[in-house]
Amino acid sequence: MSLHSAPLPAPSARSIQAESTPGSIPHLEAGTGHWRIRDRVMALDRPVVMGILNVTPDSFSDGGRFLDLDDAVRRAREMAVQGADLIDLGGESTRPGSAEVSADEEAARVVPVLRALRDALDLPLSVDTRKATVAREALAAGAQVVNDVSGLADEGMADAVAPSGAGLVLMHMRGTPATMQGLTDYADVVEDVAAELSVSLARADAAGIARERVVLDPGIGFAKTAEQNLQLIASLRRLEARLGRPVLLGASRKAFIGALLGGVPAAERDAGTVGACVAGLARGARLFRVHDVRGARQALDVAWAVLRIPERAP
Ligand code: HH2
Repeated sequence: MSLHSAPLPAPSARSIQAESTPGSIPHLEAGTGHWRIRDRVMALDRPVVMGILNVTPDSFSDGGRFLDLDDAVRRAREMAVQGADLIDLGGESTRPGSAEVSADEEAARVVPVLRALRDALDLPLSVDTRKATVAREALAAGAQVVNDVSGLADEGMADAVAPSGAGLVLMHMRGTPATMQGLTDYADVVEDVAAELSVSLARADAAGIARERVVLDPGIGFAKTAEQNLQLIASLRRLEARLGRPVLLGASRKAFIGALLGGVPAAERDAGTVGACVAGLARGARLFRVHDVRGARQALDVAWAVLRIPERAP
């Protein structure tokens, strides 16, 4: 199947209204819609912060730190106090070049943590997985969101998510983490990502997943060059306008930030991450997946308070 041939849905009226004129930062409207995740409706009238919790030995920035159940719960509580709106739990690293983990292994990593978090926290829980069987087990253990970095590549994923009522993050990528960095040939990265995401959206539609349950993600660092990542962050409003759903930005500690800052390692990219988040907010992102919840929360709330005010001509 060609990923380029799907028709794009018409842009929403609100999105069109929010399009900026080149060179200006448009003011951000309050009430930019909502996201339905099982029995909750998350209002997107201020930036939503998704705290990252990787229970993997090999994630590129926090691998091996939260493998112990108590450590994972402690970190999730900490992120809740720091202002996370939801926690995204991952059991498989998808960093460039990473090897795939079996579904059994991945489920064994995330399900006990999900159960413990469900009892310990009153925050929605998201599971970051590409596998339908892991999603099913995670949903049964109390996850309210499935974050699928492959955009429903697993044939069974849409049907696993549909009956649960869970929210769904559809991220753009090409190939697999092992092959994706060789798949960065785009005619126009923003248009091509929009077209390929619309294929994922069509799969969700076909399975009966209501649009209000879906948010979209351009997949920063997944089959993208550093320059393409910047182009996408600069054009998030266009992505939202093309596809009619809110956009989540996952730039946290990624390599393009290191490259912009003279090669600083992942552990030293939190201020750069804040810069990417605020730039993304100004260009239309409404949800932000980050490691450093405290920094992102503070920066996004302050930026939001300012950017909501219409710019007035002198
Ligand atoms: N990035 C990563 C993992 N999951 N999900 C969404 N929706 N968007 C992203 O940009 C995204 C994601 C990779 O980052 P991380 O989880 O920190 O690392 P690793 O894959 O090595 O566990």
